[in-house]
Amino acid sequence: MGIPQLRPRFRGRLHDPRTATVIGRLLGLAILICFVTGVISHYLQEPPSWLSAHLPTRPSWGYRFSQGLHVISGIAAVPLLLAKLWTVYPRLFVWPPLTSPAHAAERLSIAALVSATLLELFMGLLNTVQWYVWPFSFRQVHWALAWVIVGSLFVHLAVKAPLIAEHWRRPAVDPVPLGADASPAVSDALAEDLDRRSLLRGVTMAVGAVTLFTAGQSVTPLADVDLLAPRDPEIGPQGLPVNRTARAAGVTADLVDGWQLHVDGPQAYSLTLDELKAMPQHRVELPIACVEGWSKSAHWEGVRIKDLLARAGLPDGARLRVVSLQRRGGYGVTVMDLPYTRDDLTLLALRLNDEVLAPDHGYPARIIAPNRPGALQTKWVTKLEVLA
Ligand SMILES: Nc1nc2c(c(=O)[nH]1)N[C@H]1C(S)=C(S)[C@@H](COP(=O)(O)O)O[C@H]1N2
Ligand SMILES: [Mo]
Repeated sequence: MGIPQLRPRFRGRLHDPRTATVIGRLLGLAILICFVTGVISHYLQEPPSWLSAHLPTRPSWGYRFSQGLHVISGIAAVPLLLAKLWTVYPRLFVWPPLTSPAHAAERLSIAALVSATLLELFMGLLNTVQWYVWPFSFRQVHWALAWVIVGSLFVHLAVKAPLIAEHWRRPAVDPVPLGADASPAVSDALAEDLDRRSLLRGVTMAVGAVTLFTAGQSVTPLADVDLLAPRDPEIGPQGLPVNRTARAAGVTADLVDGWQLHVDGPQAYSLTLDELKAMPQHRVELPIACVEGWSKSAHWEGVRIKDLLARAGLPDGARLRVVSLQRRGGYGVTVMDLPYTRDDLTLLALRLNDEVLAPDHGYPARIIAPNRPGALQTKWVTKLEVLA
Protein backbone atom coordinates (compact mmCIF):
# COMPACT_ATOMS: atom_id res chain seq x y z
CA MET A 1 0.00 0.00 0.00
CA GLY A 2 2.37 2.68 -1.22
CA ILE A 3 -0.27 5.14 -2.38
CA PRO A 4 -1.59 6.33 0.97
CA GLN A 5 1.95 7.36 1.91
CA LEU A 6 2.06 9.69 -1.09
CA ARG A 7 -0.90 11.62 0.22
CA PRO A 8 -0.15 15.06 1.57
CA ARG A 9 -0.29 15.47 5.31
CA PHE A 10 -2.36 18.26 6.74
CA ARG A 11 -0.97 19.39 9.99
CA GLY A 12 -2.28 22.94 9.91
CA ARG A 13 -5.32 23.94 11.82
CA LEU A 14 -8.65 25.05 10.44
CA HIS A 15 -9.24 22.19 8.04
CA ASP A 16 -11.95 21.32 10.53
CA PRO A 17 -15.74 21.01 10.53
CA ARG A 18 -16.34 24.11 12.63
CA THR A 19 -14.50 26.35 10.17
CA ALA A 20 -16.18 24.60 7.26
CA THR A 21 -19.56 25.19 8.89
CA VAL A 22 -18.98 28.89 9.58
CA ILE A 23 -17.76 29.64 6.05
CA GLY A 24 -20.30 27.24 4.55
CA ARG A 25 -23.15 29.17 6.17
CA LEU A 26 -22.06 32.42 4.56
CA LEU A 27 -21.43 30.76 1.22
CA GLY A 28 -24.82 29.05 1.45
CA LEU A 29 -26.50 32.40 2.08
CA ALA A 30 -24.75 33.99 -0.92
CA ILE A 31 -25.74 31.04 -3.13
CA LEU A 32 -29.34 31.20 -1.92
CA ILE A 33 -29.61 34.91 -2.71
CA CYS A 34 -27.97 34.33 -6.08
CA PHE A 35 -30.35 31.52 -6.89
CA VAL A 36 -33.56 33.30 -5.92
CA THR A 37 -32.62 36.50 -7.75
CA GLY A 38 -31.46 34.41 -10.70
CA VAL A 39 -34.83 32.69 -10.93
CA ILE A 40 -36.53 36.12 -10.82
CA SER A 41 -34.30 37.36 -13.62
CA HIS A 42 -34.86 34.29 -15.73
CA TYR A 43 -38.63 34.44 -15.37
CA LEU A 44 -38.79 38.15 -16.11
CA GLN A 45 -36.76 37.64 -19.26
CA GLU A 46 -38.42 34.50 -20.48
CA PRO A 47 -41.69 34.07 -18.60
CA PRO A 48 -43.32 30.65 -18.74
CA SER A 49 -46.82 30.79 -20.21
CA TRP A 50 -48.57 30.48 -16.83
CA LEU A 51 -46.77 33.56 -15.61
CA SER A 52 -46.69 35.85 -18.61
CA ALA A 53 -50.11 37.41 -18.04
CA HIS A 54 -49.33 38.03 -14.35
CA LEU A 55 -45.85 39.53 -14.40
CA PRO A 56 -45.61 42.19 -11.69
CA THR A 57 -44.76 45.70 -12.90
CA ARG A 58 -44.24 47.01 -9.36
CA PRO A 59 -42.08 47.95 -7.65
CA SER A 60 -40.76 49.72 -10.73
CA TRP A 61 -37.20 49.37 -9.37
CA GLY A 62 -37.71 45.67 -8.54
CA TYR A 63 -35.46 44.28 -11.25
CA ARG A 64 -32.80 46.84 -10.51
CA PHE A 65 -32.80 45.67 -6.89
CA SER A 66 -32.92 41.93 -7.53
CA GLN A 67 -30.36 41.91 -10.31
CA GLY A 68 -28.05 44.22 -8.35
CA LEU A 69 -28.30 41.73 -5.49
CA HIS A 70 -27.67 38.83 -7.89
CA VAL A 71 -24.37 40.23 -9.06
CA ILE A 72 -23.36 41.46 -5.58
CA SER A 73 -23.99 38.05 -3.97
CA GLY A 74 -22.32 36.23 -6.86
CA ILE A 75 -19.20 38.34 -6.49
CA ALA A 76 -19.22 37.86 -2.70
CA ALA A 77 -19.49 34.10 -3.22
CA VAL A 78 -16.10 33.98 -4.98
CA PRO A 79 -13.86 34.59 -1.93
CA LEU A 80 -16.23 32.52 0.21
CA LEU A 81 -16.00 29.57 -2.16
CA LEU A 82 -12.22 29.81 -2.27
CA ALA A 83 -12.02 29.90 1.54
CA LYS A 84 -14.41 26.99 1.83
CA LEU A 85 -12.43 24.90 -0.66
CA TRP A 86 -9.22 25.69 1.17
CA THR A 87 -10.77 24.56 4.44
CA VAL A 88 -12.06 21.27 3.15
CA TYR A 89 -9.57 20.27 0.47
CA PRO A 90 -7.71 17.75 2.68
CA ARG A 91 -10.95 15.78 2.64
CA LEU A 92 -10.39 15.18 -1.05
CA PHE A 93 -7.37 13.05 -0.12
CA VAL A 94 -9.11 10.88 2.44
CA TRP A 95 -8.21 7.25 1.97
CA PRO A 96 -9.76 4.97 0.90
CA PRO A 97 -11.63 7.27 -1.50
CA LEU A 98 -14.85 5.28 -1.46
CA THR A 99 -16.13 3.24 1.44
CA SER A 100 -19.77 2.56 0.56
CA PRO A 101 -22.41 3.37 -2.07
CA ALA A 102 -23.67 6.19 0.16
CA HIS A 103 -20.17 7.58 0.41
CA ALA A 104 -19.78 7.31 -3.36
CA ALA A 105 -23.05 9.24 -3.85
CA GLU A 106 -21.87 11.90 -1.44
CA ARG A 107 -18.56 12.38 -3.20
CA LEU A 108 -20.26 12.51 -6.56
CA SER A 109 -22.61 15.22 -5.33
CA ILE A 110 -19.65 17.18 -4.02
CA ALA A 111 -17.81 16.85 -7.32
CA ALA A 112 -20.92 18.18 -9.10
CA LEU A 113 -21.40 20.94 -6.56
CA VAL A 114 -17.83 22.20 -6.65
CA SER A 115 -17.37 22.07 -10.41
CA ALA A 116 -20.79 23.55 -11.21
CA THR A 117 -20.31 26.37 -8.69
CA LEU A 118 -16.83 27.22 -9.96
CA LEU A 119 -18.05 27.30 -13.55
CA GLU A 120 -21.20 29.24 -12.68
CA LEU A 121 -19.36 31.98 -10.81
CA PHE A 122 -16.67 32.19 -13.46
CA MET A 123 -19.24 32.48 -16.27
CA GLY A 124 -21.18 35.07 -14.31
CA LEU A 125 -18.07 37.15 -13.67
CA LEU A 126 -17.12 37.11 -17.33
CA ASN A 127 -20.66 38.14 -18.18
CA THR A 128 -20.41 41.18 -15.91
CA VAL A 129 -17.46 42.31 -18.03
CA GLN A 130 -19.47 41.57 -21.18
CA TRP A 131 -17.19 38.79 -22.24
CA TYR A 132 -19.42 36.28 -23.94
CA VAL A 133 -16.78 33.84 -25.08
CA TRP A 134 -18.93 30.76 -24.83
CA PRO A 135 -19.78 28.66 -27.84
CA PHE A 136 -23.17 28.00 -26.18
CA SER A 137 -26.01 30.15 -24.92
CA PHE A 138 -24.88 31.84 -21.73
CA ARG A 139 -28.37 32.04 -20.33
CA GLN A 140 -29.37 28.44 -20.85
CA VAL A 141 -26.16 27.04 -19.41
CA HIS A 142 -26.15 29.48 -16.48
CA TRP A 143 -29.73 28.45 -15.75
CA ALA A 144 -29.06 24.69 -16.01
CA LEU A 145 -25.96 24.91 -13.81
CA ALA A 146 -27.98 26.76 -11.17
CA TRP A 147 -30.21 23.72 -10.83
CA VAL A 148 -27.23 21.35 -10.69
CA ILE A 149 -25.85 23.49 -7.87
CA VAL A 150 -29.10 23.61 -5.94
CA GLY A 151 -29.70 19.87 -6.35
CA SER A 152 -26.21 18.82 -5.30
CA LEU A 153 -26.18 21.37 -2.49
CA PHE A 154 -29.34 19.80 -1.17
CA VAL A 155 -27.72 16.34 -1.13
CA HIS A 156 -24.57 17.79 0.43
CA LEU A 157 -26.52 19.49 3.23
CA ALA A 158 -28.58 16.38 3.90
CA VAL A 159 -25.44 14.24 4.18
CA LYS A 160 -23.63 16.76 6.36
CA ALA A 161 -26.64 17.71 8.50
CA PRO A 162 -25.37 15.95 11.66
CA LEU A 163 -21.91 17.46 11.32
CA ILE A 164 -23.35 20.92 10.60
CA ALA A 165 -25.67 20.68 13.61
CA GLU A 166 -22.79 19.65 15.84
CA HIS A 167 -20.62 22.57 14.75
CA TRP A 168 -23.27 25.24 14.24
CA ARG A 169 -22.44 26.91 17.57
CA ARG A 170 -19.06 28.06 18.65
CA PRO A 171 -17.31 25.45 20.80
CA ALA A 172 -17.08 26.50 24.44
CA VAL A 173 -13.46 27.18 25.25
CA ASP A 174 -12.77 27.82 28.92
CA PRO A 175 -10.84 31.03 29.29
CA VAL A 176 -7.39 30.38 30.68
CA PRO A 177 -6.75 32.52 33.74
CA LEU A 178 -3.66 34.64 33.38
CA GLY A 179 -0.63 32.89 34.78
CA ALA A 180 -2.49 29.65 35.30
CA ASP A 181 -1.13 26.46 33.85
CA ALA A 182 -3.39 25.48 31.01
CA SER A 183 -3.61 21.90 29.95
CA PRO A 184 -2.25 21.32 26.40
CA ALA A 185 -5.75 20.43 25.20
CA VAL A 186 -7.24 23.69 26.46
CA SER A 187 -4.50 25.92 25.05
CA ASP A 188 -4.72 24.06 21.76
CA ALA A 189 -8.47 24.68 21.56
CA LEU A 190 -7.93 28.32 22.47
CA ALA A 191 -5.25 28.80 19.83
CA GLU A 192 -7.42 27.12 17.23
CA ASP A 193 -10.29 29.42 18.11
CA LEU A 194 -8.03 32.45 17.67
CA ASP A 195 -6.71 31.12 14.35
CA ARG A 196 -10.23 30.57 13.14
CA ARG A 197 -11.17 34.10 14.06
CA SER A 198 -8.25 35.53 12.09
CA LEU A 199 -9.17 33.40 9.09
CA LEU A 200 -12.76 34.59 9.28
CA ARG A 201 -11.64 38.17 9.66
CA GLY A 202 -9.56 37.79 6.50
CA VAL A 203 -12.43 36.22 4.58
CA THR A 204 -14.84 38.91 5.80
CA MET A 205 -12.46 41.62 4.67
CA ALA A 206 -12.08 40.02 1.25
CA VAL A 207 -15.84 39.72 0.85
CA GLY A 208 -16.33 43.28 2.14
CA ALA A 209 -13.73 44.65 -0.27
CA VAL A 210 -15.03 42.96 -3.43
CA THR A 211 -18.58 43.97 -2.49
CA LEU A 212 -17.78 47.56 -1.58
CA PHE A 213 -15.68 48.14 -4.68
CA THR A 214 -18.18 46.70 -7.16
CA ALA A 215 -21.63 47.37 -5.68
CA GLY A 216 -21.55 50.99 -6.86
CA GLN A 217 -22.54 49.91 -10.35
CA SER A 218 -26.07 49.34 -9.03
CA VAL A 219 -26.09 50.97 -5.59
CA THR A 220 -25.88 54.71 -6.29
CA PRO A 221 -24.51 55.82 -2.87
CA LEU A 222 -21.51 53.51 -3.43
CA ALA A 223 -20.83 54.83 -6.93
CA ASP A 224 -17.78 56.78 -5.73
CA VAL A 225 -15.97 53.61 -4.63
CA ASP A 226 -16.96 51.63 -7.70
CA LEU A 227 -13.29 50.88 -8.32
CA LEU A 228 -13.37 47.30 -9.55
CA ALA A 229 -16.73 47.03 -11.29
CA PRO A 230 -16.48 46.94 -15.07
CA ARG A 231 -19.14 49.63 -15.51
CA ASP A 232 -19.42 53.18 -14.36
CA PRO A 233 -23.16 53.88 -14.68
CA GLU A 234 -22.37 57.59 -15.17
CA ILE A 235 -20.36 57.11 -18.35
CA GLY A 236 -22.22 57.29 -21.63
CA PRO A 237 -24.23 59.74 -23.72
CA GLN A 238 -26.90 61.57 -21.69
CA GLY A 239 -25.44 60.11 -18.46
CA LEU A 240 -26.36 56.52 -19.28
CA PRO A 241 -24.14 53.62 -20.38
CA VAL A 242 -24.49 52.07 -23.82
CA ASN A 243 -24.07 48.35 -24.43
CA ARG A 244 -24.78 48.21 -28.14
CA THR A 245 -24.27 51.35 -30.18
CA ALA A 246 -26.42 52.25 -33.18
CA ARG A 247 -23.43 51.50 -35.36
CA ALA A 248 -22.88 48.06 -33.83
CA ALA A 249 -26.56 47.28 -34.32
CA GLY A 250 -26.42 48.33 -37.98
CA VAL A 251 -28.89 51.18 -37.42
CA THR A 252 -27.84 53.59 -40.17
CA ALA A 253 -28.90 57.18 -40.89
CA ASP A 254 -30.82 55.89 -43.92
CA LEU A 255 -32.92 53.56 -41.81
CA VAL A 256 -33.62 56.31 -39.30
CA ASP A 257 -34.52 58.88 -41.99
CA GLY A 258 -37.29 56.76 -43.39
CA TRP A 259 -38.52 55.84 -39.93
CA GLN A 260 -42.19 55.34 -39.14
CA LEU A 261 -43.92 53.64 -36.27
CA HIS A 262 -46.27 50.83 -37.28
CA VAL A 263 -48.87 49.64 -34.81
CA ASP A 264 -50.84 46.44 -35.31
CA GLY A 265 -54.40 45.90 -34.20
CA PRO A 266 -57.99 45.99 -35.44
CA GLN A 267 -57.25 49.53 -36.67
CA ALA A 268 -53.59 49.22 -37.63
CA TYR A 269 -51.84 52.51 -38.41
CA SER A 270 -48.48 54.14 -39.01
CA LEU A 271 -47.14 57.41 -37.63
CA THR A 272 -44.30 59.75 -38.47
CA LEU A 273 -42.15 61.12 -35.68
CA ASP A 274 -44.01 64.44 -35.79
CA GLU A 275 -47.35 62.68 -35.48
CA LEU A 276 -46.01 60.71 -32.53
CA LYS A 277 -44.81 63.92 -30.88
CA ALA A 278 -48.30 65.34 -31.29
CA MET A 279 -49.79 62.61 -29.09
CA PRO A 280 -50.02 63.16 -25.30
CA GLN A 281 -46.51 62.96 -23.83
CA HIS A 282 -45.79 61.56 -20.38
CA ARG A 283 -42.76 61.77 -18.16
CA VAL A 284 -41.58 58.91 -15.95
CA GLU A 285 -38.52 58.16 -13.85
CA LEU A 286 -37.39 54.58 -14.41
CA PRO A 287 -34.10 52.67 -14.27
CA ILE A 288 -32.32 50.73 -16.95
CA ALA A 289 -31.05 47.62 -15.15
CA CYS A 290 -28.80 45.33 -17.14
CA VAL A 291 -28.31 41.65 -16.31
CA GLU A 292 -24.63 42.41 -16.17
CA GLY A 293 -25.15 44.23 -12.90
CA TRP A 294 -25.04 47.93 -13.73
CA SER A 295 -28.15 50.04 -13.43
CA LYS A 296 -29.08 53.70 -13.67
CA SER A 297 -32.24 55.64 -13.17
CA ALA A 298 -33.27 58.31 -15.69
CA HIS A 299 -36.11 60.57 -16.75
CA TRP A 300 -37.94 59.48 -19.86
CA GLU A 301 -40.62 61.23 -21.93
CA GLY A 302 -42.79 59.77 -24.61
CA VAL A 303 -46.12 58.21 -25.51
CA ARG A 304 -47.77 55.54 -23.38
CA ILE A 305 -47.85 52.13 -25.03
CA LYS A 306 -51.38 51.81 -23.75
CA ASP A 307 -52.42 54.97 -25.65
CA LEU A 308 -50.80 53.64 -28.83
CA LEU A 309 -52.69 50.36 -28.46
CA ALA A 310 -56.00 52.06 -27.64
CA ARG A 311 -55.64 54.06 -30.86
CA ALA A 312 -55.27 50.73 -32.72
CA GLY A 313 -58.48 49.46 -31.15
CA LEU A 314 -56.87 47.58 -28.26
CA PRO A 315 -58.00 49.47 -25.13
CA ASP A 316 -57.14 46.52 -22.86
CA GLY A 317 -53.55 46.20 -23.98
CA ALA A 318 -52.12 43.24 -25.87
CA ARG A 319 -49.21 40.85 -25.88
CA LEU A 320 -46.71 42.49 -28.21
CA ARG A 321 -43.74 41.70 -30.34
CA VAL A 322 -41.57 44.80 -30.35
CA VAL A 323 -39.48 45.11 -33.50
CA SER A 324 -36.53 47.45 -33.88
CA LEU A 325 -34.62 48.80 -36.88
CA GLN A 326 -31.65 46.75 -35.73
CA ARG A 327 -29.93 44.66 -38.38
CA ARG A 328 -27.27 42.86 -36.32
CA GLY A 329 -27.02 41.14 -32.95
CA GLY A 330 -29.52 40.13 -30.28
CA TYR A 331 -32.42 41.98 -28.66
CA GLY A 332 -33.63 43.51 -31.91
CA VAL A 333 -37.00 41.78 -31.45
CA THR A 334 -38.52 41.29 -27.98
CA VAL A 335 -41.82 40.21 -26.48
CA MET A 336 -43.75 42.50 -24.15
CA ASP A 337 -46.37 40.82 -22.03
CA LEU A 338 -49.81 42.18 -21.29
CA PRO A 339 -49.16 43.65 -17.82
CA TYR A 340 -46.50 45.99 -19.19
CA THR A 341 -48.60 47.11 -22.15
CA ARG A 342 -51.39 48.21 -19.79
CA ASP A 343 -49.13 50.05 -17.39
CA ASP A 344 -49.19 53.86 -17.21
CA LEU A 345 -45.42 53.89 -16.77
CA THR A 346 -44.62 51.93 -19.94
CA LEU A 347 -43.59 54.37 -22.65
CA LEU A 348 -42.37 54.50 -26.15
CA ALA A 349 -39.80 57.07 -25.08
CA LEU A 350 -38.66 59.89 -27.38
CA ARG A 351 -36.65 61.85 -24.82
CA LEU A 352 -34.12 60.99 -22.14
CA ASN A 353 -33.07 63.33 -19.33
CA ASP A 354 -34.74 66.31 -21.06
CA GLU A 355 -33.08 65.77 -24.43
CA VAL A 356 -34.03 63.99 -27.63
CA LEU A 357 -32.76 60.38 -27.41
CA ALA A 358 -29.15 60.00 -28.53
CA PRO A 359 -28.70 57.61 -31.48
CA ASP A 360 -27.04 55.08 -29.18
CA HIS A 361 -29.98 55.25 -26.77
CA GLY A 362 -32.46 54.28 -29.46
CA TYR A 363 -33.39 57.40 -31.47
CA PRO A 364 -36.10 57.93 -32.64
CA ALA A 365 -37.97 55.77 -30.08
CA ARG A 366 -37.28 53.15 -27.44
CA ILE A 367 -39.20 51.12 -24.91
CA ILE A 368 -38.97 51.89 -21.21
CA ALA A 369 -41.10 49.84 -18.81
CA PRO A 370 -41.17 49.34 -15.02
CA ASN A 371 -39.60 46.30 -13.30
CA ARG A 372 -38.14 45.00 -16.52
CA PRO A 373 -34.72 43.59 -17.47
CA GLY A 374 -32.65 46.13 -19.42
CA ALA A 375 -32.25 43.68 -22.28
CA LEU A 376 -35.97 44.04 -23.04
CA GLN A 377 -35.96 47.86 -23.07
CA THR A 378 -35.77 47.77 -26.86
CA LYS A 379 -34.13 50.62 -28.75
CA TRP A 380 -34.85 51.94 -32.27
CA VAL A 381 -38.43 50.62 -32.13
CA THR A 382 -40.29 50.73 -35.43
CA LYS A 383 -43.10 48.25 -35.04
CA LEU A 384 -45.52 46.92 -32.42
CA GLU A 385 -46.99 43.60 -33.57
CA VAL A 386 -49.84 41.95 -31.72
CA LEU A 387 -49.26 38.34 -30.66
CA ALA A 388 -52.08 35.89 -30.21
N1 LIG B 1 -32.57 47.09 -30.19
C1 LIG B 1 -31.84 46.86 -29.09
N2 LIG B 1 -32.28 47.27 -27.91
C2 LIG B 1 -31.57 47.05 -26.78
C3 LIG B 1 -30.33 46.37 -26.83
C4 LIG B 1 -29.87 45.94 -28.09
O1 LIG B 1 -28.82 45.33 -28.21
N3 LIG B 1 -30.65 46.20 -29.20
N4 LIG B 1 -29.61 46.15 -25.67
C5 LIG B 1 -30.42 46.04 -24.46
C6 LIG B 1 -29.67 45.90 -23.24
S1 LIG B 1 -28.83 44.45 -22.99
C7 LIG B 1 -29.73 46.83 -22.25
S2 LIG B 1 -29.05 46.56 -20.73
C8 LIG B 1 -30.42 48.11 -22.47
C9 LIG B 1 -29.53 49.23 -22.14
O2 LIG B 1 -28.46 49.13 -22.99
P1 LIG B 1 -27.90 50.39 -23.70
O3 LIG B 1 -27.15 51.08 -22.63
O4 LIG B 1 -27.03 49.84 -24.77
O5 LIG B 1 -29.02 51.19 -24.19
O6 LIG B 1 -30.87 48.26 -23.79
C10 LIG B 1 -31.45 47.16 -24.34
N5 LIG B 1 -32.05 47.47 -25.60
MO1 LIG C 1 -28.21 44.38 -20.79
